[in-house]
This record gives sequence, structure tokens and C-alpha cells, in this order.
Amino acid sequence: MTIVLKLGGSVVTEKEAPETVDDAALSQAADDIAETDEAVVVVHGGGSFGHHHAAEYGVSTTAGTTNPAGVSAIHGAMKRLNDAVVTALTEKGVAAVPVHPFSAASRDADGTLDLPTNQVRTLLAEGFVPVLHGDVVAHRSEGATVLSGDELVVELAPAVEADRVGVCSTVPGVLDDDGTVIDRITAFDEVASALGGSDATDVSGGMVGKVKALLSLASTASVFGPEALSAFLAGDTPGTTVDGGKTK
Ligand code: IP8
Repeated sequence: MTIVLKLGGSVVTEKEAPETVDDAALSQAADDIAETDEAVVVVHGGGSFGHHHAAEYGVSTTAGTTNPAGVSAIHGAMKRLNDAVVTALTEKGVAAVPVHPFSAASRDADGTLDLPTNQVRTLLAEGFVPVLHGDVVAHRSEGATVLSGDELVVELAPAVEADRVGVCSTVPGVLDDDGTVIDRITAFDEVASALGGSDATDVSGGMVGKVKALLSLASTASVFGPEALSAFLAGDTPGTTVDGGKTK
């Protein structure tokens, strides 16, 4: 069984305080991941590390920068957060190793992502837990743009033949207008009006981007809160199940 797990940036950082790790939340997530014997690829988002640098330099998933200081600021911040995540996992006995997308990924002029995944597959086969992160990527005709963790999940899930995909967010699932967790989403139209923007600086689309990305997967995905991470890793489907109908 192979699991691709995204830890939302808002889960592992204090999103309103620049470059601040939420140590308690990260430690709890690391405890939960340490409990599973399944093969896991971890992807984490930007939280208060990537997003405010990206906003400062006007960089999003589509609008790029050719300013090397901008690229270094965003990538450097994400490497610092990745180091914190890998360290937290390592301290709990997880065989976590860092994988930095900027070093290998790129986009065509039309935004199509090319993410080499052979090293991730090999690391998994060798018993490691690869830990990737939202990042900047070289983008033809744009300079460099943001690569969201959700895009990484979409690329990685088929590449590693994931059986399960989990997105751990700060909310207990995708919420409707009344704040109730939506049990199942099979098409974006069903939830478009209920999904607002993200509540803090998020250059890559918040929950809207997340749902759209997950609907394109060939495996079903679960969106859930940190309190349900342990249950998800144990085989439950907490929160919202996103199933775009392409289930293998
Ligand atoms: O938080 C974006 O990743 P996300 C990472 O998964 C950066 O959207 C660099 C802002």
C-alpha cells in the first residue's frame, strides 16, 4: 500500500506569523506518520514560509519572476520549512529524506509541469519516506513560478501508483455554506458556490485549487483535519472524499 500525504502549510506552520513552525502540530503529525507501516510520500505546503515571500515578489502559479532574489527567497524559505518537517519526522523514527522540486521540475510556456519522479520511486522502494514541498519552478517565458503542494500530489500519486491520497488541512474537510463537512465531491460544479478563498495569504488557490486538483486524480482522495490524520493513515476515509470518477 502506497500513500501520498499532503500536510497543509497551515497545519504545520502558524500561517499569520512569517516563517514560524507550529511545533506542536508538526510533532503530532510526525507521531501519526511514525505509526504507519505503509509506504508514504509526504508533501507539505508553504504556510507562512513560502506564501508571503511569493506574494512579496508577485509570484503565483501563473505569474512568474525573473528576479533571482525572489526565487532564492521563496525556495530558501521552503527549504527551511522542509528541514523542519524532515527533522520532526526523523526524531520520531521515520526514514524521512528531503526532495526539493526546484532542483528538478520545470514548466512549459503553457504551464504544463514536468516533474521527474524516478528518484521518489527509488527512494520509496529503498524504504525511505521522501518529503517534498511546494516550491518555485523554472517556467518557460515566465521566469519562475510557484509550484503548489497540491500540484505535486497530482503528479506523484500516479507516478508512485498511490493506493490512497490524503490531504491534511486545518479544517475537518471541504465545508459547505453552513460550515458542514461535505461527505463526497464528484464534480467541481457541485461545490463551486460553497468554496470561498483562503483566509490567509495563499498564492495557489486555497481549497478551490485543492478540490480541482484532487478531482483530476485516478485515485480517490480524502480531505480531513489534523485530528483525523491518524485515522486516515490507519485506513479510514475521514472528512471529504473527492472522487473525480477516474478511480482505477
Ligand atoms: O502551500 C505553495 O505550496 P502550497 C508553496 O501547497 C509556495 O500551495 C512556495 C508558496
